[in-house]
Amino acid sequence: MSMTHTIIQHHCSLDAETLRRQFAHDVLKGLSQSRKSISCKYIYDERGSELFCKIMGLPEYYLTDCEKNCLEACKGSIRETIGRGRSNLIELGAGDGIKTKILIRNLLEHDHDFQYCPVDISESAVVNLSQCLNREYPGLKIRGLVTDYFQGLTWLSQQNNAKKVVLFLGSNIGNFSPREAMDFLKHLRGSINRGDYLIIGFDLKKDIETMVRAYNDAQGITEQFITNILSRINRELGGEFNLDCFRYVSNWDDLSGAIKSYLVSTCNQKIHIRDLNSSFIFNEGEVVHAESSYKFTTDQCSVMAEVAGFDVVDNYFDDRNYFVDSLWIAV
Ligand code: AVI
Repeated sequence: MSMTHTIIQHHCSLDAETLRRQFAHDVLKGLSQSRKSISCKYIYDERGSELFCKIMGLPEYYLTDCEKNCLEACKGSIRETIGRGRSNLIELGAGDGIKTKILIRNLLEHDHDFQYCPVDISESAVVNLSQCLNREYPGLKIRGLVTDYFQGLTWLSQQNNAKKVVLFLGSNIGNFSPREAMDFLKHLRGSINRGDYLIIGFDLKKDIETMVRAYNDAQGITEQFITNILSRINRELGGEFNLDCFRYVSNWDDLSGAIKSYLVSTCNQKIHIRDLNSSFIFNEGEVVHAESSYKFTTDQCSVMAEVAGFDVVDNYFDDRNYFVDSLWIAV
C-alpha cells in the first residue's frame, strides 16, 4: 500500500497525558454539580467511535442515509461552486468518512486539485480513514490531524496556501448547546478567509416518534454507545461504576428542541473514582446528562449562518426533507 500521499499529524498540545488530565478535570467538574453531567465528547474513544460507526448503519438512525442522499444530489453543484483552483477539503470530526467519499470521488473524477484533511479527536479514526482512502484512491493527497475541533481551528487558521472548504457533517453541530454552536461557528469563520466555504449538515425537526426512535434502537447499540462514557471512566480514571446500576433514557425536549440522553441511577449508590481522589453519591432515579442532539428548522440554520458571518449559497435536502446539507460562503 502506498503511503506517499498520507501525512498524519498530532497536534502537539494534545498529547495523551494532556487529554487524560482534561478528561479527569471535566469529569470531576461534571459530577460535582447538583445536576450531574459528562461531556459527550468523551464517548469517542476507540470503542465509542466503533459503536458510533454501528449506529450510522442502524435502520432507526435515519441521519446517515439522509445525508448520503443529500450529498449524492448536490455533489456536482458543490464541485462547480468550489471551482477548479487548488483547495483544501478539511473535515472536522471526520469519523469513518463514508459520506465524504461521495464528494471526494466526484472531485477526483473531475480532476480537481485538492488535498483532504480529516481532523478527529480519535487517532484510530484518522489512521483507519486515511489508510482506507489511500487504498481506494492511491493518488489522493491526505493530511490527517489528530486533535479536537478547537485546536483543529487553530491549525486551520495557519493554512493559507489554498482555498478552504470545511466540512462539518452529520449534524455534529447539534451536539453543542445553542450558545456553544454559535461560538464555534464564529470561531470557525475567524479561522478561514472571505470566499472560503463551509458545508454543514443539520438534522431537521420532524415528527417526534421518528427522532426518538433514532436514539432508542431495538438492538441497544445507542445505549452501549452512551454507557461507554462510564466504561471509559472505569478504564482510564480508575472508576468503579457498575454499568448494571445505570439505565439509559433518551427523550425529546420540546422546550430546547433537542433529544436529551441521560444515564439514570437505578439505586442509591456511592461511586469512587481513584484518579480523582473522590467519591460521588447517586440517588435512585438521579440523572446524569450525557448528550443533547439539537434539531433545527431551515430558518434557524439561516440565522446561524448570518450571525456567524456566512451567506447561505444553497441548501440540499434529502428526499424526505429530514436533513439538510447547507453550503455557506464566508463573507
Ligand atoms: C455525532 N452526533 C451528531 C450523533 C447525534 O445524533 O447526536 C451522536 C449520537 N448519539 C446517539 N446516537 C448518535
